[in-house]
Amino acid sequence: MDTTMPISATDQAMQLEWNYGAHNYHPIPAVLTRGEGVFVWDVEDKRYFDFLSAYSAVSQGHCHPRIISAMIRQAQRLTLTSRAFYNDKTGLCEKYLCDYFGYDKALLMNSGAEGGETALKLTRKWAYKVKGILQNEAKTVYAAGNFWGRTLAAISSSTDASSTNDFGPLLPGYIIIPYNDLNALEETFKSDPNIAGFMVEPIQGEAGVVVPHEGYLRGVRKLCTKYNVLFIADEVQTGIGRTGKRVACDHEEVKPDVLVLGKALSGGTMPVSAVLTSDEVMLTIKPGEHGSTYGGNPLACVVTMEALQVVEDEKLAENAQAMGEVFRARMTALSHKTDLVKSVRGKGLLNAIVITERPDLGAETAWEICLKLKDNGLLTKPTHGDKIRFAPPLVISEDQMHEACDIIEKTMLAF
Ligand code: IF1
Repeated sequence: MDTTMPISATDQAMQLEWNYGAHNYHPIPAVLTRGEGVFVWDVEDKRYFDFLSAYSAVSQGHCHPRIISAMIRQAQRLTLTSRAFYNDKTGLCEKYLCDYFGYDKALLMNSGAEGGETALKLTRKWAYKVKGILQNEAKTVYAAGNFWGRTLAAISSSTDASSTNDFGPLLPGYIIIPYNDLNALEETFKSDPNIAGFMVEPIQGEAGVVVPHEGYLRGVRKLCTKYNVLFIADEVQTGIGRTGKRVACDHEEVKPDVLVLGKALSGGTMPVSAVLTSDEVMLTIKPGEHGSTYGGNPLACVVTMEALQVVEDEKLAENAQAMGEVFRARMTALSHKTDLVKSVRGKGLLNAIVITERPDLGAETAWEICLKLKDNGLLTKPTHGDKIRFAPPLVISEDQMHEACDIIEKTMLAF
């Protein structure tokens, strides 16, 4: 490197991360410094469409004024007390969540993985205290291709070697079955009376936006009821308007026994997750048996209530439904103009295109396309090889959607 040339702000920032940070990511080389609505700007003041939304955490748009104002007000009043004492926001938020999603009780945590862990611990408690399974015999079922975080309990259900390699020994008591396969689910339930729960994403995000067949969720609901197994919906990524409904299970009008939420719950401001369920399940955990320092803190509670109210007031689920149709129509039309775009799939504004890998580029094809999209002013990232995820904030307007699709089209046709 020419040491006389001043290095750019972009290179400086990337070098700092390389020199002082863990190498647990391989980011697209854009150094962001500001966000507003569907846009982010890098340190060279270049504007991008954000078509990843921090993996569906910034659904309300970057720095939504109402959410930020609520956050500032509460941050200047009371941020954290721990749950050793009560405060005047946690109960309000718990009630708000129960009314909004239709459950008896809520348990607030921080990351989505903690939400999944909480759901798993509740399921085990329920197994022993209610279903009557023998101690340490409870099993939980997961679908191949699932992703619910990076903790040891989460990776123990992973079928992706890059998530599990060299992290063993993994948690016992797990059964993995194929996704979107009701026969496999029923055979598994029949084969083992110690099954207490089935945790599943209504659409598998990390696996490449895999949408199950119409009726899958209704089938899961029916089988879980028939075999007295808790239907645990991991809606951390698909929830809160992302797929065009309040939660993705609403597409088939099924109600899971346990609902896990995260990401957009706080409008992309801070980590907030929540597990919602019935009294029968929730009250199996007694005082002192589960919790977290920051879980349900007053700041998180105020932000969460405002973030959800914004989804309602601005009809973001409806907009996601409509703009998703615009996006998929544009991408389907594009697939007739270039064989690079094999197909498009998704619901609402959780979509992915499957690309045809170039012989010379192979698995790098999607990465190279994302680099060109970045150069043309749109940010996203590949997921699982030959899929590129497109998930803008739900506030996107039709004009913005067409402008973004123009960028995608221009990039694909020039590739
Ligand atoms: C990263 C993936 C997506 C999730 C579902 C629980 C969690 C996630 C369905 C855990 C988190 C994030 C993690 C994030 C990238 C992103 C991701 F690529 F890693 F797999 F979205 F697909 N359930 N997904 O998608 O929530 O603990 O992260 O708050 O950088 O690891 P978390």
